[in-house]
Amino acid sequence: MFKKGFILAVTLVVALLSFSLAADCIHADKPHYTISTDATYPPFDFQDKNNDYIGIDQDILKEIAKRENFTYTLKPMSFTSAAQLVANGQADGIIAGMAITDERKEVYDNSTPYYKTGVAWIVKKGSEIKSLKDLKGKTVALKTGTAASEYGKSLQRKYGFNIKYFNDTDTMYNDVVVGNSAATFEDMPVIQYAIKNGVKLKVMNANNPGNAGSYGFFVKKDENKELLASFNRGFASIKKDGTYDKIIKKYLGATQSTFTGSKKNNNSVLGILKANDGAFLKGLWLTIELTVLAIILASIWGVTLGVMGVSQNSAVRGLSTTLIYIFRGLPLMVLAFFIYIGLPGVIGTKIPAFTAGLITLILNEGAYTGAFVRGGFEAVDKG
Ligand code: ASN
Repeated sequence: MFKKGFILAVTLVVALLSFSLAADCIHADKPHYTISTDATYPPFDFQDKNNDYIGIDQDILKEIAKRENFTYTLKPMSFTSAAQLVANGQADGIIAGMAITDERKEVYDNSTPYYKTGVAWIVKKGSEIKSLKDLKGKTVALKTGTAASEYGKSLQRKYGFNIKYFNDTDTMYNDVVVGNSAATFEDMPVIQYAIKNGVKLKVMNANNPGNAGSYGFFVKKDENKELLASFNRGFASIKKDGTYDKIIKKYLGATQSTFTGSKKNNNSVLGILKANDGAFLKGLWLTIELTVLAIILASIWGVTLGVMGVSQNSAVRGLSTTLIYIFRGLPLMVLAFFIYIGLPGVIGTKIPAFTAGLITLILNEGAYTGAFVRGGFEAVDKG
């Protein structure tokens, strides 16, 4: 009975694994890349009413991929994770309204500059703050890992403000609009677009942006040279025939709601489900796949840990206890991020998102199961 169940479980694991691996290998004829981006950074990167990624960056990338004959999987996430993904070799490139700076040149290689930028310092409309000196003792909102946040941080000592970090631009703006933070730093084209679209903030240095520079497409230093060359070639071609100008005009000449639609009918639970049904069903299936696989593999790992926990050998017992304590105590999300974003940098190979998720669940669930199993053994009287 147990043997039959085990064989069934192994067959299921193999079937599900080959299914998800097959899904990864469908683009064999053209080069295929993984490209990360900022999940919300209008007008450069944002979602339209069908939840497709659009914006200046996205249109440029799409057009270049078409001309240069490559395909890509887009990974939208917080900017700092998106940049880490490339630095650790998990993604091949990043386009995310990302400024070319000297520090970044140490870690990445960048493309031809494609858009002018600089840092703005920003307050709420009608704020009493008139100069940077008025920020003394106040809180300034910054977005983790950005060039604007580095610029803001470099002024902290001189002007004596406190810093609060955010992961995305919208939440950061909102903190200033509601008055929790007194000011923020963000890139000029991004804040100007937000203000044009109704965000109640004011730029204090419109004619004098800090650290003026440009945006670029980035790959990890000394790697993915082909992708970078493709980007540069494709960019030269869209610049030459006017496609680039058309893209810029398309976004800057219209309001954001032209693309995103009114959010009115999306507010009910049903409306949200309906608007996102494709993503929702895909997510549901992935969750089922992951759950089934994780339960089976975590049980095997958990029983192993439990048996190790009652071993005669104190070193084996110690190892089991340590693993159980670490992986039961570590928050699941932290572990998931560490395995998906951090670990590839250490071991030097990519870990697919599915595999990273599976390892995370096995380690976490396995630790709990291990503790139960050990407890079960210990509950039996010695005699
Ligand atoms: N503009 C930011 C930077 O260059 C990137 C971003 O927030 N998407 O660091």
